[in-house]
Amino acid sequence: MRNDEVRKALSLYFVMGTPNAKEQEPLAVLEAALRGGITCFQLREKGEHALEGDALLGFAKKCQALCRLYRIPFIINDDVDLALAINADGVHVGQDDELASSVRKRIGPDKWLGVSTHNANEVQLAQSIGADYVGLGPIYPTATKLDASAVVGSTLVKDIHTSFPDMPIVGIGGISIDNFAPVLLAGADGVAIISSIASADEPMKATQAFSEAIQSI
Ligand code: 3NM
Repeated sequence: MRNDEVRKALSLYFVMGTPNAKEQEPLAVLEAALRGGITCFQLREKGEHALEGDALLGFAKKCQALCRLYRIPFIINDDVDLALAINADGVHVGQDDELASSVRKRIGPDKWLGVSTHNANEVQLAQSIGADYVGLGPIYPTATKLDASAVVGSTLVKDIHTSFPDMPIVGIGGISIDNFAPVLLAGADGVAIISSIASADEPMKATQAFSEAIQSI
C-alpha cells in the first residue's frame, strides 16, 4: 500500500530551492508546477544565496501549504530538524548528508525516507535501513549539481530495478522532455527534475508536457 503510494508520487517529482528559480518568484514556480501536474515536491535549499534560519522556515511552510492544497507529498532535502519542525511528509538525503540510518531513527517509521544512490551497494544499504525509495543519478550530465558524481545512464536503472524489484526508483540528473522516456522504460517509477521545470520560461506548460508524455508511456 505505502509502496504503491510512493511509486505513484515518484512519477513526476519536482525538486527545487529558491536558487533554482532564477528570475522567477520561487513560490510562483512551485504553484505553476503544481497546476501543471507534479506528483511530489522536494524542497532542496542549497547553493548560493540559499535561505537559512527563519527565512527558510517561512519559505518551507509556504511550500508545504501549497503542496497540501494540491494534495501531493512534501519532502525536505537534508534537513531533519526542519522536516520535524514543520511535520513534512518525508526527508531525502544524499550519501554525504546525515546517515540515512540515523535519519530513519529520528523521523520514525511513518515519514517517507528517500536516499540518493549511485550503485547497487548504496541501494542495498538504503534498503536495509528502511528507505522508501532511492534516487539514481545523475542519469545524464547536469549543470545543476556541481558536485554530482559520474553519469550513470539508464542502464543502472535497469540493473537496480532487476536486482531490487521491490525498491521504488526515481531517476535524476539532466532529465528533459526529450530524454526522460528511457529512464521509465528501464524500470524507474518516475523522474526527478530541477531545471527543466524551474528554469523553463513557462513552468506550468513545461510540467504539463512532462505529465502528458509520462502518461502516454
Ligand atoms: N542529485 P537537473 S543530480 C539534485 O545524481 C541532484 O543524485 C543528483 O538537476 C544525483 O534536473 C541532481 O537540473 C541535479 O539536472 C538535478
